Amino acid sequence: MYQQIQLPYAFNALEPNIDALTMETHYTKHHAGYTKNLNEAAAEAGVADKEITDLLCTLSSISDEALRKKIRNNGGGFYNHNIYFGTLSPKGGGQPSGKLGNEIEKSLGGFSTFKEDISKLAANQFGSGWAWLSVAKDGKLVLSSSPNQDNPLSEGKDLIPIFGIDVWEHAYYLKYKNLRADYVKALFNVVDWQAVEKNYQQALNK
Ligand code: MN3
Repeated sequence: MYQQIQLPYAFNALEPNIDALTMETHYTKHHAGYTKNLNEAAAEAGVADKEITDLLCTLSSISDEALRKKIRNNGGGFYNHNIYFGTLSPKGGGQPSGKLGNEIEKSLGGFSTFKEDISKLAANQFGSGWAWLSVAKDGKLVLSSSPNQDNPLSEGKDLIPIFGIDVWEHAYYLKYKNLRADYVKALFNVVDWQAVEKNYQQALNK
């Protein structure tokens, strides 16, 4: 069974940056829905024993087109939100130090350039989707964006995502309405860079 991460904070813990109702709806309705649909579709396709990252990298091996699409969308929704919710914290904000901080300097021109560039990707993603910070095989960091619940794995890129900005309207509309850029700016106040660093180290060890 694919399982949602347990939130290590309360739904209202990220106020005022992300409001409690958005967090609760996002986690208990949207993320829970993707997870339930993934479990059903993966069982039907006989792939429920695969690690989610492996599953998303091998979508083309699912011959039934409708099931493949369902697993791409809901598997992405499941995996993407585990990254998203797992890299937020009421004690977040600031900027990464250590190895991740150094690599952001080397690969992406420093934290403020990185923040500006990923915020632009988030703003310019037409309709629903994600902006990503990912690790390449050589350890370099790469930015990208994806439509829908796609991510670098399901898109067949040789990248492992370690941080993602959800720009579906369900992530911000209750509080920010059409002002996606304001939501992205506020999100940076609650990013848990230690959690992103952990994802980075895990990706390097793969
Ligand atoms: Mn979402």
